Amino acid sequence: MKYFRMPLVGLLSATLLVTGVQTAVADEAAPQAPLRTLAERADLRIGTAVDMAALADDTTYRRTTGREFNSVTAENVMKWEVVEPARGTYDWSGADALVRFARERGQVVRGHTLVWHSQLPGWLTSGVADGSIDAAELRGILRRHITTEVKRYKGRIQQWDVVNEVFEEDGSLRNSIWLQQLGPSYIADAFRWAHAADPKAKLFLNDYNVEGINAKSTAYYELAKRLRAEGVPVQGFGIQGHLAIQYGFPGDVPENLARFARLGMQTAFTEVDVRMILPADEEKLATQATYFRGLLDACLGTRSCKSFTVWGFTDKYSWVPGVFEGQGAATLTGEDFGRKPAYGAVREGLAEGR
Ligand code: 9MR
Repeated sequence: MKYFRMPLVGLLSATLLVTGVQTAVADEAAPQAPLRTLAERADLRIGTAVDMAALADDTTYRRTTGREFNSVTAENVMKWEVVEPARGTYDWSGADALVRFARERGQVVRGHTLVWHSQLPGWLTSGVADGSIDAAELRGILRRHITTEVKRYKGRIQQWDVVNEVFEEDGSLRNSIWLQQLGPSYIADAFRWAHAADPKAKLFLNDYNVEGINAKSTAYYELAKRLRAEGVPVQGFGIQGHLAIQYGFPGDVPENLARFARLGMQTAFTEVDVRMILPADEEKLATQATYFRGLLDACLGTRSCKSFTVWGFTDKYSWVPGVFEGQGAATLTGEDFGRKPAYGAVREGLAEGR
């Protein structure tokens, strides 16, 4: 077991110097090292979104989540509609279970997500729609939500996605309930409230289609620059990384990470998956592997990119087929947990390190 603590290159060359028997052991052992072991050597958190129903019911899923990853994100159970289904009535059972699971396995947790336009509780959206909740009250409700949730997990969440998906593709602010009711200052408020509740958690902006340099990622860059100049506690930029091979690999990913690093911010890939038009074939899976590797390499090439999370690791529970008709096969392993070329590509990338 002590072999796993050595750098891979050192491990192989060291064993080649000794007996043939040990070489054989090392050659077998090295490919078996789980992703998290390789990631630790590369000073990276390798994470997955976790489906809590699967975690409870599926032993292979549960074992793999614990073995391969050293970071977890709740796919749904930390979202507002889940944690406060009726006003003032909280359900932390799923979130607590995930935080416990992570603690038992030495994993960190990414908190996802505090302010979003989606998966809001019905009492909140209908209250705003029928006018029974006005803007001043809504602001208080948002503040209470952020404070309550962040405090509950104080010291146990490494990174929080404070605001999620607040820009449109053209770089204008999304016309959400938050923008409509509270104006653009809700973003700074959310970060200040989250920071007050857990000063040590790293606080992130998070969105999709912001891998490369484009209007949307530039809007984030400008927002982050302005907020930080104003002293608002924004420490990270989360790039979801929901890619599709039929649209091509985004350009300028390293340059995009670098400009956030120059602002003094962390970056993270937070929800990586790479879908394709079904059926999958060898060529598509090979392309998919290069996409995973491309994002991972961009992260490994940027010191301030410290976590890389996939949005589920098995096609068995992936959100993709339910949303994009005729598409899927987006994760590292198949429905039977069989490893795809993408798994090998991620493993190789981690083994090569930074
Ligand atoms: O994977 C999540 C799926 O189970 C939910 O039904 C869906 C609800 O909108 O949210 C999915 O996760 C999303 C994440 O929270 C934010 N970025 C996009 C993800 C995929 O839709």
